[in-house]
Amino acid sequence: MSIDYSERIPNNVELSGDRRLQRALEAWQPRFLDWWKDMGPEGAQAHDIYLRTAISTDTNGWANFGYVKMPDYRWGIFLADREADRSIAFGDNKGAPAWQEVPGEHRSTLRRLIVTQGDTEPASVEQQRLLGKTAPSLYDLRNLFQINVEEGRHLWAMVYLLHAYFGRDGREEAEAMLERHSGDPDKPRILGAFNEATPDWLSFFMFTFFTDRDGKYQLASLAESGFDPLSRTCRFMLTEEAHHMFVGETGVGRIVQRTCELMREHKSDDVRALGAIDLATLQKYLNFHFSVSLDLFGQEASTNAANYYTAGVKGRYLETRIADDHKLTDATYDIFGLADGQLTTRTVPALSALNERLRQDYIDDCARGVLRWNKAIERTGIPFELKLPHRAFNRRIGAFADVRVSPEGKVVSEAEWNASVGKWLPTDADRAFVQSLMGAAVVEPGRYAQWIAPPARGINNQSADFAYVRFN
Ligand code: BYC
Repeated sequence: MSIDYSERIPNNVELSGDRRLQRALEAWQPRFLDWWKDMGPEGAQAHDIYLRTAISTDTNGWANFGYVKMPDYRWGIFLADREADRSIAFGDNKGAPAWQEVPGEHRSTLRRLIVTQGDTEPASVEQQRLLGKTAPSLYDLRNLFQINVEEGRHLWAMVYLLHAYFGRDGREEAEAMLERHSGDPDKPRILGAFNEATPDWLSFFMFTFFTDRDGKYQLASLAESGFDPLSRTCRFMLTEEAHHMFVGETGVGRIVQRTCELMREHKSDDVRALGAIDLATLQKYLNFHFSVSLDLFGQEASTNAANYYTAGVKGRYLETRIADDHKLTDATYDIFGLADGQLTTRTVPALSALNERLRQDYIDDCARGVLRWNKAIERTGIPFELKLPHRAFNRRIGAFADVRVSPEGKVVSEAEWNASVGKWLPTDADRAFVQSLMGAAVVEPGRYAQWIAPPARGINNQSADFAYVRFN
């Protein structure tokens, strides 16, 4: 479905046919832009950036690249096409026509999910606002800004739903999205990982690999929703999300490649002396970002998750491709937990284990990415393997929040934890070292910082020395 760019708010939802909604969103638009200028990428608002803008919501709609100043990016409201006769695929309402309006009994549940989802989007922009100053290349700088503008659009997606379907409290929630801020002690963002700092590019690439991947799994579950406008907006958001994870996977992959090249060339493990990031430090950052992202899936046993599913508002990953009754009233699932201070599994009703099931889908997906990094390490002949830590390691939410567990999955005492945590998670000194590598942004086309390899190919097949950003 093509997008109408002649409107003040580009959209494919016939916004001009609903004057009240249009006016309400047009009143929110300048507040969003003020927020973007205050909390978005610092010092970069006047640059011309080679950005991709969707012209339609089908697969070819993305092939539209051109120079744009970020505040002029056409943020708007884009929903995937409506599927004729779509029905609810799971829960008590399975088989009923998908809802085009919010059912009264599920209003607060849906609002809560939409607000939680929406809150993460501006949070990530806030977390990444200073990274442009230390970009390792123009290619990376452009990718950062592409991600930032798309997260801004994802906020628009959720704000549209709040305004269009939740009346006055929806409008209030939309305002609050711009009032909470990442890491703000008084008004923090809702979920833990979105209050962590993203102070350097290694953190950024780990974040886009691990935390954006939570986005993929949560959005995919919401794309199954019986509330059709939520499903349609999440389906289109998922097409944007794929590029963010690509940036994370290739970003970490390029750092790994550079490190291994230097190790081989200099026959030394001490790549820090050569201005690169050693593999042990990469492993510690991986441990941190994986464990923090696992918390985003919530409690292992969750009545909230069971209620979302039974109500038909949040499904499983690829719900319609699963061969079962899609009600799960009699099904069971094994979840990890703790008994007598030891890690164990227990069987619980599948409905209460839906967060854990989604977490498992996510872990499997992360493991595939780590395997690809390890294959690249193997090709360089360096005997090293990156590993995902145990799911119980360094958790703050769920069954393992109050216990210390090693990356191998062994319960350890507080003293053992304190003695080893510096080997498992980045220390202040590690973070200071990584940040010390992040010098002034590399702005010469085709050049890359010492600690990262160039990408295999350019964006939109551009040449290696393409000027992805023009500075003004
Ligand atoms: N931090 O029963 P539970 C993305 C709370 S990322 C703080 O397990 P539920 C993106 C929970 O709220 C995707 N609190 O909860 C990525 C509950 O509170 P109450 C974001 C947490 O609801 C990169 C209590 O603990 N989307 O898009 O089943 C860049 C009990 O927990 C946390 C979504 O998250 C936490 N980590 O599960 C940009 C989708 N975890 O009721 C963007 C929408 C749990 O006791 N959200 N709590 O006050 C959800 O589906 C659910 O809210 C959650 C939590 C899966 C997050």
